[in-house]
Amino acid sequence: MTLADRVRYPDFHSRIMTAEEAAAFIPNGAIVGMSGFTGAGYPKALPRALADRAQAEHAAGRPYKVDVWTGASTAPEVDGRLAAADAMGQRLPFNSDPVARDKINAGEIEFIDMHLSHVAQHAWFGFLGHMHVAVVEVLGITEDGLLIPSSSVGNNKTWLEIADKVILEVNTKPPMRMEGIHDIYYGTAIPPRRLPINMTQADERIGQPYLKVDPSKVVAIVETHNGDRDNVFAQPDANSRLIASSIIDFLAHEMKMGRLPKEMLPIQSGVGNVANAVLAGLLTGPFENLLGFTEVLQDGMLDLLRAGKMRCASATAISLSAAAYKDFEDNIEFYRERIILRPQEISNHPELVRRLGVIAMNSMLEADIYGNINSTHVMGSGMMNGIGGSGDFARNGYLSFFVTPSVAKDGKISCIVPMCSHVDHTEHDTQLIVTEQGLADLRGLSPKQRAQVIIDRCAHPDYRPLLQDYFDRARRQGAQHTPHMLTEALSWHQRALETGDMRP
Ligand code: 0RQ
Repeated sequence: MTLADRVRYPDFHSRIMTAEEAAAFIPNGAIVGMSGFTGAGYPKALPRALADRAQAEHAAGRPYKVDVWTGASTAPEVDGRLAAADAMGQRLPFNSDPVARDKINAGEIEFIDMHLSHVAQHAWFGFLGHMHVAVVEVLGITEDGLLIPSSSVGNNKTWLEIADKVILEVNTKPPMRMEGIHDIYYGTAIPPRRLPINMTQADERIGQPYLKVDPSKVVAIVETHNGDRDNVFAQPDANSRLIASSIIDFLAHEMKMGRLPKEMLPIQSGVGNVANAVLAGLLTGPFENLLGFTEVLQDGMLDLLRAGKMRCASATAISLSAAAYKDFEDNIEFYRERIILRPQEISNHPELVRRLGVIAMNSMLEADIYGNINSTHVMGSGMMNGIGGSGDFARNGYLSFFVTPSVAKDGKISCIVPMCSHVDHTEHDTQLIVTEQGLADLRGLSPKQRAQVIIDRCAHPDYRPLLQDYFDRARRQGAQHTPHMLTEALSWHQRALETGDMRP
């Protein structure tokens, strides 16, 4: 299918141009809103042209940097390429690219780590600045000038609304048969004119399949013909399988006890290998007729849909390995009936997460003995990826799991520590902590009770006596509500920074 077949709105034909020509619309210092969420639906040609332009400007002794806002992570062609060309000033709200991460940690990129559900509304409130250009990948443009979104929706609706100018990348590679999979909700407003979002089931459609754009803002249409990043996952290792089976046993027990409804509740799953292992565990587990209400649809959820274990998955992005993507494309009619892609302000909306009773499962770097969670900062200072959507789901979920192997770096780092070196999710948002050692159910427990359960159930045996000793001494030093010895608590991280090993 050619570009002309995909761009069915005649007025736009005269605006078709190369990525290099389109990059000329983006001046130094511009705020650029790009499509893209977890390696899906990001623009493929414009970022390359922008990076080339930055390099040429720098070679001529002129400054050139833009601020880049997206849905979530993109791919090496976007974050990697722009960071390597020193073309990014500010970046929000999430990044997992290693080149950009190094520049963020070196202070060369100003990174703003945000809850993903906050981004669109903070942009609307004017908290973040004024967006100059939106660069959005689409699959095609209808006769009426409506846009057919691609493999992610992310913040595209908002970027198209608030940007002064719009550049559309029409990707001719993904199949047009995806048309109809998206559900774009146009009912959001800013306070005090907000109305309830009328969704009571995870598989309900509440919007329309197309994105809208004011045609007069569209300055360029650029053709691309490239697939998304290959989101490869390792086969679940022994630790991931142990974590997955603890969660599934726990859910089955909760159902037996009547604390979880028989028909189960919608599932949110973070990204990564542990998350995929939990989904793989559900494939052989006792639950049927599942629903997904999540942000990223990974291979594991596609497997559940194909096997008939899950009846519908709602997300904002399809982020698959190349093999799973082929299956998606080959069976698109089947999946289109069972997948709904929404704007991330809806897929991650606290109102909906709470109403639907979503079961939230997210990975973390470390937890402390009282249940505070660090998802983002290695040793308290180095940014890893960002909080992403974990907080949207953790605080508002019916159940909130945080998972990690009990140790990292060949056992030199304990992921259970006396005090988190950085806190993303507080003790109030954490209900269940799971490592390969076991599951700590923190519901209804006071801080001291939580500490004992976390040490007993989740800490690695190499670190359990150290944590117990810390907790016992902290308790003896004073009968406080949450006993700590502050200098000693953080000496664990200081030791790891100095010697690479947390053990004394
Ligand atoms: O580093 O690869 O150099 O060895 O951290 O750790 O165990 O491979 O886990 O890939 O699932 O990532 C929290 C980062 C986990 C991720 C985090 C080191 C470890 C390894 C990765 P190496 P693993 P994962 C939905 C929800 C926040 C966003 C979120 C994340 C590397 O899940 O970014 O939840 N979450 N979003 O060795 C030092 C520790 C460590 C440690 C692990 N305690 N100290 N290093 N590592 N624990 C998705 C979206 O929002 C889009």
